Amino acid sequence: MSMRPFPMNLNFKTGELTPNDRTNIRNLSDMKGMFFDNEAESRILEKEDPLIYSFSEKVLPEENGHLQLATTTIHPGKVGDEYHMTKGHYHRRPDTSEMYLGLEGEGCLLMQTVEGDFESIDIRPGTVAYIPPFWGHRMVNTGKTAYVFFAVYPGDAGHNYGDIEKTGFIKILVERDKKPVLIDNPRWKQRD
Ligand code: S6P
Ligand code: ZN
Repeated sequence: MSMRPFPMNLNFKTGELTPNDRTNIRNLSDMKGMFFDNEAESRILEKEDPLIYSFSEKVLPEENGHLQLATTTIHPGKVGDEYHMTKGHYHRRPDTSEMYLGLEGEGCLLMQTVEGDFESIDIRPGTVAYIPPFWGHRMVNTGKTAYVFFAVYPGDAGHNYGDIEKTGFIKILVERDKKPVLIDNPRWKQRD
């Protein structure tokens, strides 16, 4: 049976999408080994398990023809010198694209292919970034306030986190002299 059209509300300041069906929380303990500085990660986890980011989704059919809608908020902070970020992923159907719209805060979109190609785009409120098929993507909050963005992607795209967990990202965003700097990730491994 076909779905009826419906409206939603997107709060451009907070990113709150209403009504939404699911909010996913990612604390530091959910991202073990993803930040470069493992010792800094352990030191933080001995004391607390900070919230790194959350994302709210409208549950829609995971089918070709539909779209998925989600807003993400990355809280400000660092693990060692590396800024808070999302886990990052390829799509389970790798030939699917995505659109990000920056709503609040400042940061950067890191993208890579399994062949080792890399791109980054600074995203501010109002920036629209197009992530073409086959590009893995991660957002990084380089500011001192919450970083909020809205994402739209194909209904059947799905998520592949495993390959990013195995290889990491080609470059990482770290603070140097109080400024964000993109450096090569010494632990980056090209996928077999
Ligand atoms: C989904 C889209 C976003 C992310 C969200 C969290 O394709 O890219 O909604 O799911 O920003 O990031 P991650 O890497 O944990 O899924
Ligand atoms: Zn995605």
